[in-house]
Amino acid sequence: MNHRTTTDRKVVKPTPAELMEDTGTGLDYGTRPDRMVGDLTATDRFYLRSHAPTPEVDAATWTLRVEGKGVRESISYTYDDLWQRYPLVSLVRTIECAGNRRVLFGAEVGRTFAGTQWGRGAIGTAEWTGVRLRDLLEPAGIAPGACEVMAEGLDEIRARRPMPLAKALADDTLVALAMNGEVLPADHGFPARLVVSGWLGAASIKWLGRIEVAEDPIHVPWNTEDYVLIGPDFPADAPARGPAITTLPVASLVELPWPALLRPAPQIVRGRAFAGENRIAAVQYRIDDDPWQDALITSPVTPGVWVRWQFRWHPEPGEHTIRVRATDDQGNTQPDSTPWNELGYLHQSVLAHPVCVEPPAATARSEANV
Ligand SMILES: Nc1nc2c(c(=O)[nH]1)N[C@H]1C(S)=C(S)[C@@H](COP(=O)(O)O)O[C@H]1N2
Ligand SMILES: [Mo]
Repeated sequence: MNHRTTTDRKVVKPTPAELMEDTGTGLDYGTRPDRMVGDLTATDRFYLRSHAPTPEVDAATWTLRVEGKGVRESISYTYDDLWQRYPLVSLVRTIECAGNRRVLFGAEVGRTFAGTQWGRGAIGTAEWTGVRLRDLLEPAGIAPGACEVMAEGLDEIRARRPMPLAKALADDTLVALAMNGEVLPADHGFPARLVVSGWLGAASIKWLGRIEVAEDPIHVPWNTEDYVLIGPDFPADAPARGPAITTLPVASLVELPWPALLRPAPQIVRGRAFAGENRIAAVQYRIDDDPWQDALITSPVTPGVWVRWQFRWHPEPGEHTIRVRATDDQGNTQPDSTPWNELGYLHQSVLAHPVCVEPPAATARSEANV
């Protein structure tokens, strides 16, 4: 396998500033919240999070190997095998980075966390088409003692992240070959990536090369020192520095720039809310010190998929704050502050979204013209 060397760019797709927020690493770009259009995030603006440059993988020679003590025999699948020999499933699922909103977490606690400086855009939703991971594990013969499944990527860092066997066998754990009706783009994991519904993005390994089924817990950097919660609220569990992140907590975003500049006219404010493996049950909003009110949820409610919500507002000129708090079907509501953890993960606090509403300049001018 080759790495692209003809250009200095580490990613392949264009990442124009009108669609994406550049975090400065050359690898990681967030979706601009004011450029989220439909229920799905178009591939041209779907956020990118890669720890190493996008590898160039030749599908003609690529194989996906299932191996390890937890299977009776190793099996290798070719790209054509995946397309032709197993049922293809299409699922809409949201992927969110555990570090999403890290900059806002830093502002909340008055420090800068190390790690990718994400605003609100490390989240996206696509229709993923591929083969259930279960359908590729079962032919290898899952051993009675199998307990963990770990995918490994073909990028320079060999990204690896284990999950329990039950999650690997779930109906909506996919080996995706396509995204939004097109063959998986290079940056999003061509030729095949995992989609682990409701879990932190890091579990959805891109550029899949190998899947290990194990009879004992597997310890790798991504579940011992990275993508773990480290801090006083989170006891270490050696060799892990803290609990490994799995499902994501309830959080929401407003589809406006930060800060937002609005006109003093009746309008609809829109946003998204996501609760990992849970369903969103309610979304409420609050303008300044007014009472909380219910927003209208306008898209289907499915575990592992964000919902869209909206409310009508006729703002007065001046400075305002929009707060949104989502609640999931387990009764979890966004808190006012997020438990501190060293790497700045899982920020879910209610955000005070700053809005400036212009004076009614256009109206004043037309009146003056009468
Ligand atoms: N092989 C590999 N898979 C990976 C990563 C990576 O760096 N290498 N990044 C992970 C992280 S942290 C996230 S949030 C998602 C991002 O997926 P996307 O770039 O398609 O949005 O991919 C995950 N899969
Ligand atoms: Mo991530």
